Amino acid sequence: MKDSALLIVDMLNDFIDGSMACRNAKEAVNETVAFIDRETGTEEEEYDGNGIAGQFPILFICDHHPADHCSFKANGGLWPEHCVVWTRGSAVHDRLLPYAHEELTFLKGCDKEEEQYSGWAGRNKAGQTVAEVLDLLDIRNIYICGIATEFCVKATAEDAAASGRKVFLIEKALSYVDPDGHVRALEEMRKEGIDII
Ligand code: VGL
Ligand code: ZN
Repeated sequence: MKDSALLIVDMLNDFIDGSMACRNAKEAVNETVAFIDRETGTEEEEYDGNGIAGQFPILFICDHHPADHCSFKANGGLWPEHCVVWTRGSAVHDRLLPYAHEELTFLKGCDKEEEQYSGWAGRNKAGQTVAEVLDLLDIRNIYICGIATEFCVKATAEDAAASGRKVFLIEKALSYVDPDGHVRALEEMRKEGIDII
């Protein structure tokens, strides 16, 4: 799996069992863990936690909003309040936490004036973008899973493909707002050359 990385989009409590709980979210978490176990050949409890030096880097994209963010209905946006800084809802799901590393965790939507669906807009604590880190790690193939297919997953997968890398979407490890919207988004991405596996 050298040259490959996994990108986990917004598998955060608010999207799983919180204010914006999405369809298939718990199954998607389980499928993500199963995928990691298969690809790394390790069991959950054995994962060596070696995010960067390991053969299969796992990157986390995290929606991370101030309480007065423009995407919230109260501020004229489309969504209920979600993923507010310092709340449980903004945290990565417990089962995935063992795989998360600060240097491979990218926060987006941090500016209250700006909606950011794509992980490409995110930055880690050192201020690096996903694209910068993927370049440093020589990653050519990106596996993507997460929430929500129609919004942040699609925007992230399209930017990943535009960056010239091969993109594989892990269908069973996706979660979505609306089943029809999910199917439509998959179809659009397939036409754009993104592999659905
Ligand atoms: C998302 C709506 C608002 C997503 C994030 O992760 O798809 N959707 N914020
Ligand atoms: Zn958001």
